Amino acid sequence: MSKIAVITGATSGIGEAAALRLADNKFNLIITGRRQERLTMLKNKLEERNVRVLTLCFDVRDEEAVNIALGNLPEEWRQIDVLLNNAGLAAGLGPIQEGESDDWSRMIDTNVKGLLYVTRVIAPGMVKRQSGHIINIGSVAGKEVYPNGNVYCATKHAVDALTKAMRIDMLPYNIKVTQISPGAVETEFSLVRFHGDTARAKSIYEGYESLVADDIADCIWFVISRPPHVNINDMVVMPAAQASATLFHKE
Ligand code: NDP
Ligand code: 8X3
Repeated sequence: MSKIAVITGATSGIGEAAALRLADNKFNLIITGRRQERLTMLKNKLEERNVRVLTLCFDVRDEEAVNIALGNLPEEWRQIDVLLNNAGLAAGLGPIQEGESDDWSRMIDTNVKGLLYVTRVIAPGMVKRQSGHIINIGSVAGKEVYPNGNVYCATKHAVDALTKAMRIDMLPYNIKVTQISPGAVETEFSLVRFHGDTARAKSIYEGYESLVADDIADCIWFVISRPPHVNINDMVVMPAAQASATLFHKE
C-alpha cells in the first residue's frame, strides 16, 4: 500500500520540491499552505504522477484551523507515515532595537507555534500505530546566530531544540524524528524576508551557486528512504561556496 505524507508549506520552494519528489516515489500526499490556487496547480502536477492528493488550505498560525483541517481527515487519509514540518519564513533582517513586533510575531507564530500545532494533531496517530517519521526543516540559523538575524535565528534554534525533544518523546513508539538544516537555498524565502523587494532578494544569491529546492528534496528523500533501523537525526547542508551562516566564497 502506498504511504502518506503531510507537507506543510507545499505551495513554494522546498515544500513543493519535496512533494514532487515524494510523488515520484509513489507517496500519496496531503499538501498544505495558504494559497489555494497554488495548491490546486501542484495537485494537478502531482496527479500526473499517478498518486492521490488532498489539498488543505489553512494558516499554520491558526490553531483552530489546523485542528479542523488535520483533525478531521477522511478515513483513507488518516494513516500518516511522514510529516514534513516545512512551512516557515523570515520577516525582516535588522538589529533588535529596530525590530518590528509584527515581523517577530509572524516568525514565532509560524516557525515555532505552527510547527507545534501541526505536530500535536498528527503525532498521536503515529504514537497509536507505533510508526511514523517527523521531519522538521530547521536552518543554519538554528545552529548559528548571525548579525541582524536575531528573531529568525531564535525560532530556528527553537526548532532545533524541539526536534531533539520530539525524538526523546517519540523514542518508545518507533517514530523517527529528523531535522534538516539548510544554508542558502534560492526559493521565495528572501522575497518574503525582504517584504517583496525583488532586487534585494535576488542579491542574496548572487556571486555563488546557491542550493536549489531540489537539493533539499534530495536530502528529504534520503532520510525517508533509509532502512527501518536507521534514523538521520540531523543533516546540515550548505552550498559548496558557503562555510557558515555568514561566510561565502563569492566571485
Ligand atoms: P518559500 O517562501 O519558498 O516557502 C515557504 C512555504 O511556507 C510556502 O509554501 C508558504 O505557503 C508556507 N508558509 C509560510 N507561512 C505559512 C503559514 N502561516 N501557514 C501556512 N503555510 C505557510 O521558502 P522555503 O521553501 O525556502 O522555506 C521552507 C522552509 O525552509 C522554511 O521553514 C524556511 O525557514 C526553511 N529554510 C529555508 C532556507 C532558504 O535559504 N530558503 C534555508 C534554511 C531553512 P503559503 O504562503 O501559501 O502559506
Ligand atoms: C535560511 C537561511 O542563512 O538566511 O534559514 O538564515 S539564512
